[in-house]
Amino acid sequence: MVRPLTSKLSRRPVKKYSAVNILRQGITRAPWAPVLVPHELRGRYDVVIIGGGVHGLATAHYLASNHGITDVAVLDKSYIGSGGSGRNTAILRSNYLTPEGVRFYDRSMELYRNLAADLNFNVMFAKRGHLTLAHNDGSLRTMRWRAEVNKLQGVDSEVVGPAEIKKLVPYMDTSEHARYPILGALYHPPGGIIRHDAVVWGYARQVSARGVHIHQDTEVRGIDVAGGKVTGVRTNRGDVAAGTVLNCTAGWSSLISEMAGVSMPVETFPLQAAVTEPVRPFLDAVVVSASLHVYVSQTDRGELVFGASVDPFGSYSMRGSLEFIEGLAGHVLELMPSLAKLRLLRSWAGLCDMTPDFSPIMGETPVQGFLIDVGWGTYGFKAGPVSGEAMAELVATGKTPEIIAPFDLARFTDDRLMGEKGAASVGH
Ligand code: PYC
Repeated sequence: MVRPLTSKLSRRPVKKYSAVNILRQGITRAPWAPVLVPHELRGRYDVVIIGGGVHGLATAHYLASNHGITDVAVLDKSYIGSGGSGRNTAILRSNYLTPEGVRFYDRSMELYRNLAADLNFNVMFAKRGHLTLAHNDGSLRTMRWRAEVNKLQGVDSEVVGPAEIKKLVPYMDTSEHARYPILGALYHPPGGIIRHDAVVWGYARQVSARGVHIHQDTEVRGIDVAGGKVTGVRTNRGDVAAGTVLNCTAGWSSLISEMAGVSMPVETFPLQAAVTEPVRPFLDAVVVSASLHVYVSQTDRGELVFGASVDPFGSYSMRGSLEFIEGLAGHVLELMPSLAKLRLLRSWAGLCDMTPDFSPIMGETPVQGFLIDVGWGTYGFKAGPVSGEAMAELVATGKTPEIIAPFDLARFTDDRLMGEKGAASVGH
């Protein structure tokens, strides 16, 4: 009698993703061990992080790995990565306008470049080069300005002309007869894309293995403050005491801060994006047009991802609208007319918490122990690692790291704005 191979192989859950284990799983159909270790919600943690997106999970990761702090709960009202972290276009770059912004986002790029090794998880970082097109003199002037600021901060960025752009993106209409002729572009070779859900799950897997509790479907409904200090949060699953509470949310960040009595200059707008059917790779670079309010990249699977600037009116809608997507697709065709036959598969919207100066708000608040990592507008995903690293340091040492000091809440009352409008997503 031929005995089945599976009887010799154990069907115990597979915990490690080695080649042998993957083969064993394929033969035996043994269950995979859950990536997130399930836990009861405890009545107390040293640190509560509200928001299970890339910012909250990165903060938990660096708290554990850089500071040995693991008595931490990450709470999300839905599933991890269900907010802005799963609803962006996964573009990475550091070619900002202010020296403080360039330094900050460049540290994030460095952490992203090493993230696969750090998390032992393939986050599919792809360095593609990033082009921001200029269709008029005003735009070209901003690109030159950004290039000079970038170079002074050691960031690879330069203004290139139409001939160079054509070499980088052969399908682009760089002729002077184009609907919006291209005068030049800011070229940023280190820019690229990454797989956003891999980043979320890579961080989640690491923090869960280190003993951090991740609680999904756990909605914060109140924040307790006594004598000017935060004392805990109230959730749909019970109350949790904590000496430190971090607001790492997007979309609802002003609502959460209000629960602690902290007002923030944040308004929430949807940003719509769409993806096409997959086609053979032809677009290496990430292409942005500030004047047309559009950006395009091609994923490793071959889909084209299109994004726009935020909707012209505030709302909490996370659905794409046909009218808006038609306009967006029209602008893509003005840049690359040969894409006309591509079909769109789906569209969506992410919520962007916009601040008056197009920069985030990070650090302490007037309520002791209540910290914020919010106001991420259209630039949150690319900053997840550096924000997590800096916020973890703030929690662990009680001192605001120099890299986030310019982005404090007090800047709005002290007249120290960090104007990034000219470099934010499709800024001009
Ligand atoms: O800042 O690169 C960016 C961006 C792309 C999409 C939204 N923001």
